Amino acid sequence: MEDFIKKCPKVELHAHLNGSLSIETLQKLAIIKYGKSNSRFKELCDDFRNFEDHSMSECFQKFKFAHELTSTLECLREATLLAIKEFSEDNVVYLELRTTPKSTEEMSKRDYLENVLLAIKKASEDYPNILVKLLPSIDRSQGLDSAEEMFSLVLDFLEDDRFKDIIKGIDLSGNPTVGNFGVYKNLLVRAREASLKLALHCGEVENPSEITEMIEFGMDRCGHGTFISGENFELLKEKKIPVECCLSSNVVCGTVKNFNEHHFKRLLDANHPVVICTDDLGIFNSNLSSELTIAFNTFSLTIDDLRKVITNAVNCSFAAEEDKSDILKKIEAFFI
Ligand code: 6MZ
Repeated sequence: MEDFIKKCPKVELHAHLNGSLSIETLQKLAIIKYGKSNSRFKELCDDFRNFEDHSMSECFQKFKFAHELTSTLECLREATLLAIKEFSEDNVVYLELRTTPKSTEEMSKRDYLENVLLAIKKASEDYPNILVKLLPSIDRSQGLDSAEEMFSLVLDFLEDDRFKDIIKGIDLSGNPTVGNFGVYKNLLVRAREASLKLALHCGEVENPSEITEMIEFGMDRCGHGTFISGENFELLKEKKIPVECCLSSNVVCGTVKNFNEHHFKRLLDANHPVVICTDDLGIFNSNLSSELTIAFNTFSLTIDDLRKVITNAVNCSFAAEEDKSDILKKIEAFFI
């Protein structure tokens, strides 16, 4: 089955750029940045993947490692290209990447966003089998000023003919135990008015009042949705908000005890639009084929279930209608 899933054309909707750098990619970036690869680097990579304490805070510590290696323009472009290459090698045919623009000694947030967009454009030539879109991210732990700065860059790039078809929406992510949703509402309303879609991390940790506030506000897709229950779950279903489930991420971060207890199955059984995503394949040492295989084996899915989950991903993607129909044709051809 693993081989069948690997060969299947797939759609990835929830992938954070710096979390999507495999160990091989990080090693290549270290060589570009520091000029050599050494055994200390190997140890750092092992640290990166080993979780002593399965908690959200330990997970968030890990990002610093990738951020250090993508702090130059050259490494950032290379990281973006290599991440896309690896998704393409896993037969992902449509990818929505998300990332929070950062300023470093060498680049401003504008440079960051522009170079990620340039790398996505280059990838369309180098890896023509995968179509890539971008959801610039608000990091909820960084506060409103930072989010406003990012949003004004997005509005600028939406006016730029080179990039306007690449940016499809806004992601709200970051450590869910820090900051609060309400602060970003006004900005998100303006994003909607600018025809951007909203993919919001919601209910990744237990916080019922914030979950209610977010679902009532509305979103085009919900990231994780782990702790959505009771009336909030009914409202989510009523509003038909698709949920992006990230199995390994949730189990490693300790928000779900084990794969068997993952809420993916509850959503699938409720016939709710649900998709499987990787979140941060470098950190969780996974890829989309592995995540779908885990779902397939854990929940004894049928081929029809698999097809449904992959098709759901196309339907709730932020791709243009003609792109959706091309991707659906590829998937249908595979399952015949
Ligand atoms: C919430 C997450 C996340 O933006 O530097 N990120 N936010 N929950 C998660 N579950 C594990 N995984 C990643 O990619 C890394 C950033 O994505 C967000 C965090 O803000 C993290 O710093 P970029 O490319």
